[in-house]
Amino acid sequence: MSNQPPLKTLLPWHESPDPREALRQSDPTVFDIIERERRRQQDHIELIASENYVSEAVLAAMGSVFTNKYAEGLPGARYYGGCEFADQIEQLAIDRAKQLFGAEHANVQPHAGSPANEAAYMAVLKPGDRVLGMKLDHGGHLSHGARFNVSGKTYEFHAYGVERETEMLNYDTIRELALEVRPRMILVGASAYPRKIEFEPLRAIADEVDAILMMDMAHIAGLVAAKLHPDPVPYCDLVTSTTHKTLRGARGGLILSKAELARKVDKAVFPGLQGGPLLHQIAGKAVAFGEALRPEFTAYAQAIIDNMQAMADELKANGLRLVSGGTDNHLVLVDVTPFGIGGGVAEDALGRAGITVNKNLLPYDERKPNDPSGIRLGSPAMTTRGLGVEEFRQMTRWMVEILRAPEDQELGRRIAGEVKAMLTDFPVPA
Ligand code: DSN
Repeated sequence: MSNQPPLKTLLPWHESPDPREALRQSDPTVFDIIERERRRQQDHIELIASENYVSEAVLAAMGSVFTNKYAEGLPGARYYGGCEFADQIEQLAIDRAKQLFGAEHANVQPHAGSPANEAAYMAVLKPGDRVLGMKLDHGGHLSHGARFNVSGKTYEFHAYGVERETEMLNYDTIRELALEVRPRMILVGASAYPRKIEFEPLRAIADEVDAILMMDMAHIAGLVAAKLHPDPVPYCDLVTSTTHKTLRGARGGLILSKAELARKVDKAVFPGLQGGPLLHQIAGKAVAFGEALRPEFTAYAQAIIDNMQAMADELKANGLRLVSGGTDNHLVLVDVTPFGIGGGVAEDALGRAGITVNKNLLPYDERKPNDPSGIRLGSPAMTTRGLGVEEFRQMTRWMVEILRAPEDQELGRRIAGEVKAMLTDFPVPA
């Protein structure tokens, strides 16, 4: 007979098969904070362009026993025992990612988008190599060479932006810069660019200057998967992404590449940058890739675009200026200065009315990042909850009312009540 005390006295243990009930009994403080976040998500309109809601299936996979497992290495070549199911889940995620995007190689281990970018750079660049990427204040991302980010400290980044007149990319200008800079890599992709990106001209520029072409498709991965945005995969040597934005999956990162870069990519992720993969997240990615492979995902992605189009039309009809005059994708950048306010005031006032957005610099903005001229709005999350064009028009009308009178507390309270009432018909998956 063992002298060990029974397990139940060593580890908080509950008979309930319901994980939420187990958490409630074991740690009511954490349970309570999570419940309040659940309530916030239910009662607020979520228009942050990079956010979404995962399905209950993805949530269940992320909260699974795979969180207990170490599996450094790759399927079939691990540094730990007991990896037979870890191998299965990771291989499934890899196979589904390759199928979804028609990619020759996929690495599903990056913990998030920035590490995915970092590993992709490490796979093909040496410190000090020149990279041509998009300006942060024109919609690029901090991992695309911001001077305070490791990318900017490690490589010599040069930047292209959008044209002042059109507020869109101009491939002739990018070509001229590429000929001048002679970068080892041309990096495309953005966090705040409302227009399509064309890969054929970019491939031609990369070939002309003998550069690697890399696309960070984090924001638009779901639209790419649904074939509703030009496809970077055939044209780019490397494609990185997050898995939780328009793709609607578990929070995490992804790298796709040509077959000849497979080994370099895998070695850069592990052991180059990361240790053990987060298998519970990889399980969640596998489920999400499976969801995105279903025909209904195309309808979802089309609804993201249709809803954003409706919101853009309504914003313009109410006198607001949109960067580039509109949108082709899931987001708009709205200049709120015609209403005599900045993005900071707009974000706060909308927040009080139950509408969550983020303030955003606009291209060539003369205001400061903490109170820029704009806000960024995105449709993926509310489209997931089932809202359609009519609801997007209604949400826009509420936003316009608030932006016209941001100090009116009574108006904010009234609209917050109307928001909450509307959202009872559109539950958050949980
Ligand atoms: N922070 C994300 C966004 O909001 O666009 C990008 O990583």
